[in-house]
Amino acid sequence: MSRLTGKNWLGAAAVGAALLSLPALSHFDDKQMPQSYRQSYFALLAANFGPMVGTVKGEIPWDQARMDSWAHDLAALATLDIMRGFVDGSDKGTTRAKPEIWQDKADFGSKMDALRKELASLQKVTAGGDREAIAAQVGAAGKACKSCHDDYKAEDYLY
Ligand code: ASC
Repeated sequence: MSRLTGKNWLGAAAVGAALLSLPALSHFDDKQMPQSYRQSYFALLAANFGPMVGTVKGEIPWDQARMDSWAHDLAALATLDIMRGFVDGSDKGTTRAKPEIWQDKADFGSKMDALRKELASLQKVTAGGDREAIAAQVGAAGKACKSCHDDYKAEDYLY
């Protein structure tokens, strides 16, 4: 396990925060469990993916052990069923999840599956240590994030 020093953690957090427009409100609300579930999930994704993006862009010094660690945790997250966070009736509340998700769950689910596959590959590619290949796979995973955001994630909270 690599250690994040205070300074590096701040750098990683800054990159993560820049890539993800962090919600102004708390992720956790026990009256909105599906919303909290999915927002926590995406926060974990961004907190691990953001510093990988920063590294391949040269904004964070390359530390292979940390790259492996982030990729490991992303692959672990890829094993979870995120659709539990999008159960029927959870479309309202504190959310940027567009109603279109519930209108075409199959399409949304297939986009999430595509992301999960890219994240599983990312761990394998990262373990290989080839920086160009890692950068390409980070790009592929980022594309999978974005393709879903374009259709299904609102800029601002909806309700
Ligand atoms: C991130 C993050 C996202 C995605 C997206 C990829 O690190 O927080 O939402 O990558 O920017 O296009």
